[in-house]
Amino acid sequence: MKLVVAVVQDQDSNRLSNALTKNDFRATKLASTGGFLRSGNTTFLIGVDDSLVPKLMDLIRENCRSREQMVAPVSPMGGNADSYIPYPVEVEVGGATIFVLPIEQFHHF
Ligand code: 2BA
Repeated sequence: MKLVVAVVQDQDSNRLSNALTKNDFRATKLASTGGFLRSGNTTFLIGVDDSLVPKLMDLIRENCRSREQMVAPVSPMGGNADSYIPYPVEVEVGGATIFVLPIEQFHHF
């Protein structure tokens, strides 16, 4: 068994949720915040049998797309100079960032 942790954009989270349910995957959705943009994103925790990981990857790929996003200038006030961004910058935010972890034990009461 594997635990798939998928960080996706908020705009894709409902569509992905629906696709997971429709395809019999069980998932937990967590509200999360990206460390770089400091804006909301959604983290899915999905426990899945090893044999279904490729199908799950396809589903995530089909339902999440990458987008360009502007990073607003960051004021140096209250922060340190390392994080200071003086002008807007465009970054491409990925469709999904996925970690696949081995599960030692799974219990469901
Ligand atoms: P954020 O940290 O808000 O990052 C949003 C996007 O900003 C990233 O898209 C990337 O294009 C850019 N970015 C991030 N850090 C950067 C940096 N130090 N310099 C320049 N550009 C940078 P993605 O790579 O697709 O990441 C989307 C979200 O996935 C991230 O939101 C974060 O919440 C999560 N993520 C990405 N890599 C991760 C990792 N190694 N560990 C944990 N979470 C990760």
